[in-house]
Amino acid sequence: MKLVISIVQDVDADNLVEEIIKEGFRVTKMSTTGGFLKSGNTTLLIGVDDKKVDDLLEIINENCKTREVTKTIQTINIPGQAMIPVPIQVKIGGATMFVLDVEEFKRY
Ligand code: 2BA
Repeated sequence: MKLVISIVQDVDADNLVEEIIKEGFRVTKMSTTGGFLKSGNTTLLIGVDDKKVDDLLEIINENCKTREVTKTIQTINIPGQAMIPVPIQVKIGGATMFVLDVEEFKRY
């Protein structure tokens, strides 16, 4: 068994969870915050049979889109130590995934 941890954008999360459940997987949805953008994203925990991992990754791939956002970063102007806001474009991936081996799985 594997545990797939998938970090996706909030806008894709509800549709994705519906598709995952429709295809017979079980999923836990958590509200999380990206460290870089400091804005909300969604982390899904999905326990899955080894043979089904590719099917699951395909569903995630089909339901998540890459998007660009503008983030304003504050740079320091050393002489006056004033903070200067600089907008930068950031491409957020459709999904970031970790696939872990599960040592033991129990349900009571
Ligand atoms: P955030 O940390 O808010 O990052 C959002 C996007 O900002 C990233 O998209 C990436 O394009 C960019 N980014 C992140 N750190 C950066 C940096 N130090 N310099 C320049 N650009 C940077 P994704 O890579 O698609 O990541 C989306 C979200 O997935 C991340 O949100 C974070 O919550 C999670 N994530 C990505 N890689 C991770 C990892 N190795 N470990 C844990 N969480 C990760």
